[in-house]
Amino acid sequence: MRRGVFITLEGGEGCGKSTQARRLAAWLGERGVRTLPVREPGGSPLPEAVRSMLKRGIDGDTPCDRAELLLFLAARAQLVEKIIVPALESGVWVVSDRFSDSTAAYQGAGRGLDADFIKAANGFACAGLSPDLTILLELPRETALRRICARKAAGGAGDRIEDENEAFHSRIAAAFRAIAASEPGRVATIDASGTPEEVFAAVSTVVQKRFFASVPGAERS
Ligand code: Z5A
Repeated sequence: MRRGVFITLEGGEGCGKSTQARRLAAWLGERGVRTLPVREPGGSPLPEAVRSMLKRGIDGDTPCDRAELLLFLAARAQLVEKIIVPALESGVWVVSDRFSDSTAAYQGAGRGLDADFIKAANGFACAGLSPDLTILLELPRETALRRICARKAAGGAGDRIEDENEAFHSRIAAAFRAIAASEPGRVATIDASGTPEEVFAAVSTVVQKRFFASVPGAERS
């Protein structure tokens, strides 16, 4: 039986998901909510190993599009079964930096793989689990690129998906917008162009309203 709440953050690269996921987990902790932050792909040794294959390949051997899809799904299946579901069942809230919407956007819209297959395969990998709330961070591509360049200049490493062309990244942005439009009850879109503090004010307002507002002043643990 599921008792915790599952929140995902989505959006294009450099939109601030990791920054906001960290803040959200800390903010929930301050409210007495036991919270587990995870990232996708990753979150435990096996999916972290898959992450490194996906981002850089092995000895110059990079995954083809179909292998890429299956590797993302394998990493997700492991994370869901071994980490996320047990956490939710024990009452822990899980905040995930990316989840299944990323696969629909990147491997579906980005790579052009079959959307119906991806939907079914995502359902299989997640064993039916879907987020209670998804926060979609929207940022103009130029601003995201400025942030990514600044991070690279400070020594951060790039990866082969990040290095795809602009048409690829604009298909992804459009796909995320379409997902938000089709599931307004689950997905809240937030303008990510402000300072980290401004963006977090919007993120925490959504979470506050959604999960803490039913009894004024009451907090959930
Ligand atoms: N992928 C996929 O294809 N299919 C899937 O199913 C899944 C993923 C799950 C994971 O890479 C890649 O896998 C990703 C999608 C694909 N590839 N791409 N492109 P990742 O986890 O390494 O990277 P990412 O998810 O794309 O995120 P990111 O590039 O690390 O960015 P972010 O998490 O959204 O942003 P951030 O790290 O919080 O911030 C980026 C920089 O901006 C950083 O230097 C911050 O200090 C700065 N920042 C953050 N917020 C602000 C504000 N508000 N103002 C100014 N500067 C800011």
